[in-house]
Amino acid sequence: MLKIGDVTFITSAASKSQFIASEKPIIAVCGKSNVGKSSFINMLANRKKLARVSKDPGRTRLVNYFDFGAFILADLPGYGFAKVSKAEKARWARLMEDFFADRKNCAHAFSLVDIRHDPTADDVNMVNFLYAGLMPFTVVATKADKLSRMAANNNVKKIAAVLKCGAGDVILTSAQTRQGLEQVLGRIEGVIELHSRQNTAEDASEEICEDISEVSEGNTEGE
Ligand SMILES: Nc1nc2c(ncn2[C@@H]2O[C@H](COP(=O)(O)OP(=O)(O)O)[C@@H](O)[C@H]2O)c(=O)[nH]1
Ligand SMILES: [Mg+2]
Repeated sequence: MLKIGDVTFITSAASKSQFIASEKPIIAVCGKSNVGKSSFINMLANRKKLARVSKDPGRTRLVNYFDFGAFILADLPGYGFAKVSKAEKARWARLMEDFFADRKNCAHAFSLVDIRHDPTADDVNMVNFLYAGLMPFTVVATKADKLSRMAANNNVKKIAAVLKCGAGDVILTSAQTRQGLEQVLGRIEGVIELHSRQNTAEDASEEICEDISEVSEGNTEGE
């Protein structure tokens, strides 16, 4: 099982020019304000106040990056709260588009939804956006401690149906009881493995390109 050591805050980005690049896979956490993104990140980091947990949603309009050692987590600004101007909404949408447009910005996304409710129209939009961008993602249902096991399992099925994924693809979590932590870590492990295999493949193809150009250079010299 993936071990997570000391987690540190890296930086915040307000726009595309501030997004970070890394050799490590960057995993995004997205969802509506108050769904439990910061709490989810704190659970993974095993820290109480790494990412700020707020009862007053919608303060962050930034991408916040955290270094988890083997990977980087990006806490994305939440969506779906009422008292936001059109301009602010447009700014958010632009930030998300820029972020998910380039696979270098993000290798995988955790899309968080509240286990107690049907996904909102904004949740559906978010997931459709990820599908459209061919961004691999995992649905995480938060706040499992607020429901009985049976009610939670029923809602997992509903959420999976609305978001058009399999019920087995929804990870049920609680930041309070740490339920689902191992499954999440397992998923992250998969992302890290895939990322390093892709990097190795890229390195290999670069080497082959170099070899080919050396050979062709050699050929011209010989002519
Ligand atoms: N009972 C319970 N409350 C949670 C859980 N996760 C988050 N919360 C609460 O939901 C509120 C919003 O959480 P926060 O992590 O700030 O959400 P964010 O806006 O998505 O970052 C806070 O009051 C948290 O204490 C959970 O798993 N169980
Ligand atoms: Mg937050």
